[in-house]
Parts: sequence; C-alpha cells; structure tokens
Amino acid sequence: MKITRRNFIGGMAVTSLMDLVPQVSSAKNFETQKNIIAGPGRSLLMDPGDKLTNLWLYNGSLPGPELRINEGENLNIHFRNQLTVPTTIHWHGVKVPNAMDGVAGLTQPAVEPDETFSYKFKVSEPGTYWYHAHTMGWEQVARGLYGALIVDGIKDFKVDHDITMMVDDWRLDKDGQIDEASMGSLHDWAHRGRLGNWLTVNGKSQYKRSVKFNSRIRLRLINAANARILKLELTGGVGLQVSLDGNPSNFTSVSKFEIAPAQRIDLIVDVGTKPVLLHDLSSREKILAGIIEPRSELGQGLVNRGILEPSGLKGIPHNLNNAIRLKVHMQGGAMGNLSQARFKGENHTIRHLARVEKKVWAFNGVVGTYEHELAEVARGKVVILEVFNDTSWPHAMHLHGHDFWIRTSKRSNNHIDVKRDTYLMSPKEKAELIFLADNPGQWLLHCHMLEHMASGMVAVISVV
Ligand SMILES: [Cu+2]
Repeated sequence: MKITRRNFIGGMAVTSLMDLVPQVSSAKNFETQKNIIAGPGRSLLMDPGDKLTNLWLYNGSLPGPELRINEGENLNIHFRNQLTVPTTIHWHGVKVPNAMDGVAGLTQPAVEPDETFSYKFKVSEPGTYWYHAHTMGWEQVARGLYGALIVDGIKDFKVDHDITMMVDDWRLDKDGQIDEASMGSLHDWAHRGRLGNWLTVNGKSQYKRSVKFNSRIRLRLINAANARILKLELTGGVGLQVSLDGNPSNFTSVSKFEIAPAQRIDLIVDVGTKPVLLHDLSSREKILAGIIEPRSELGQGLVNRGILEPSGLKGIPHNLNNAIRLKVHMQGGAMGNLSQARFKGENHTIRHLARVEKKVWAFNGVVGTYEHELAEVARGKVVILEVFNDTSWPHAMHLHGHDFWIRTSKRSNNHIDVKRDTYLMSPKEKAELIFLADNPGQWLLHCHMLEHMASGMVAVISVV
C-alpha cells in the first residue's frame, strides 16, 4: 500500500485529553518517577483543518511522554490503564528484570481496565530506547501506544540539540480514522504485516523542528511502525551513525539507511544555515517525513564541531568455544514452504492453521505461543542462535532482556562487531545472533513485524 503525499504543513499542536502528569525527579535516591496513563485520545495526524484521529495514547499525547533518565538511575513508573481492554508496557531494549518486561501472560498478568501496575527498574546503559504496549501489540501499537525512552550517558557527545524522531505509518480511512476494517487482515499477517498509508514523525505529518544556525545535532530515529521497513534519506547534511539500538556502533557516514520496525539509529548531524530534510523512500512515492530548519533568531550553535572518534568499540568479548548453539528455523507465510506445523501440542496442516487458528508462521516447525520454549539455558552461558529465515519475507528479530552480536554472511568481513536488540533478516538469510545469557527469566524471541508475532513468530528462551 502506498503512502499518499499531501501538501506541506507546519507543526501544529497535538490536541491532548490532558497534559503530562507532574513528574518528580529526586536527586537524592536517583529515581525518576512518572505517572503514565493509557487511554483513548485524539491527535491531528493529517493536515490542519482535517479531522482529528481517534487513538489510544499514553498521557493523551502522541508519542507518549519522552522519558529521560541518566544512566545508572532508577525509573519508577506508576501505570494506570484507562482503556477498555487489558494492556501492559514493554521497555524495548532495556535490560529490565524479567518481572518488569511487560509481556502479558508471560512476565505479568495483563493490567485490566482501571487497574494499575508499577514498573520499577534501574537503567544501566545509555542510549535510545522506546516503550510500547505488549498486549495485542499489533493493534495497540498501531493505535498509538508508544513513546521514547532516552538514557543520557555521562560520556555522551556534546550537541546543541538532541532530537528524537519516532517514525510511524498509519493505515487511515478516508475520514482520517484508523482503518479498523482492515485490522487483523490475514492477508497482511501472511505477507509483510500491516503497512500504513500515512507517515508521521512524532505524530505529525511533515514534522518540523527549528534549530540554531551552524549547530550540531544528535538525531535519534526510532521506527515505531508495526511492519514498515523505513528507507530513510537525509539531504542537506550528512549523518554520522554513532549508535544502533542503544549500543555504540562503528562510525559510518550515512545518507540513505534502513530502519526495521523497533530498531533505532542515532546520527550526529552538523547543520549549517540550510534545512536538512528527511525523506522516506520505502513506498512508491518519496515522502517528506521531517525538516530540520536552522533559524537565525535562535542564534548560533555553541558546540565545538570537531571530528568524533568511536570510544573503544570492540568485537564480541566472549569465548564462543563452549557456547550453546540453538537452531531457529523460520518458516511459513505466503509463498512459503511450511506444509504443517505443531500448534498447542498437535500437528495441523498450514491450511487448517491459517483458516481456523489464524496462525501462519513457525519456528522449528512449531507455531509459536508463549508456551513454546525454545530452550532453557543456564545463566552465564553464551548462546548462539543459528537463525535461518527460510521464508519469502524479511523479519525483524528481537530478543527481550539481552542484546546480541550478529554474524552473517551478508557482511563481507564476517566480523562480529554489531550489537543490537533487533536484527532485520532478509529472505533466505542465515545469521548467528550471539548473546550472553546474563539476565534470568523467561524472554521472548520474536519477529517485530507485530502481525508476524501474533500469527506464530514467537518463542521463549528461559535463562535459569
Ligand atoms: Cu516477521
């Protein structure tokens, strides 16, 4: 489905049901407290004068409030559910204790309407993360339940502006409302997932942000879409990639780059006096996603714009000789080779599974549920997931509670120097995802194309 282009609009205020709930930041116990309420809300996704879109939001805003905390501090979230359906919050990429991971039915019971839950955890690693609903995620994230979680590091690069851009695509009907009729479409679930027809950054079409003349910017890009692999292009300035999924990366100059669902890329961009434009090239039409506009009245950037060097980035620190090897054979979907699979302990044809159970994907011949335990591994072991994407579709593989290094034949040098929490696998690609199982509990391994997860691409790895 293609994204339609509209005329340029400037930044318009989001209409919120409520303003942010007061925040208490106490230096004494290094704890940031925040109230987050999930509830119905409305926001202007389209053009001024168009209708507001009915959404589900955190604290009435789109995206939800940006949570900002220093590395090493504690986050204490008082969460209340004012939706009419159960929900939970997952802290994507953060190494939380298992009970805080927000997977309803695995790590906690779902938070029922009008009920509350406290999420408390220490945030140890600086970087760009995000939070989103993890109960019926394919519907709840598509309706707007997400926000950014930024962890400031002591050694962060000095910049004039630190700008988060959460990119999302929405499937809207002609009234500008969420196209509910297509929600849960089996066709989407068996193909790429739910793709939208309207692109926003931070909830706005053609998002605009003013900056100082000749300033240095840290741009934190987050793909909050259910299924769209963004193909972004930066013009008017060069981006220096410094971080992937919250982890320091090799420094690479980028102007065109992909971000799969749930992935993050941090760029340092030096702007002059001309606008820097961000376009998405993932649909047939080139879409203007955002504009960074230097404005003289804001003054000049003050940060020294010297050359940046990566700080001691190393390859995998683990000895792989005694690693546990686990095979993950991904099959299913349209144009796939899966004829039958196990579901809840019984064998079924894929035809039956699709028609009756709405399941179309499998890991190792098993249609995934939270009961599908891929393996139980001892804490402290190094695990190598040997993943084979034996399908006709790309998949964004995400592991909860851990980061992994990636070794794939796609990278010519075969080095293991990329650490992420979500990895985009091409059709027929084989990759090794290598992690230290140092966080006890039951952790999901799943595709972050949220419809693929809902229809079978999920399993549990238990660290005991
Ligand atoms: Cu997938």
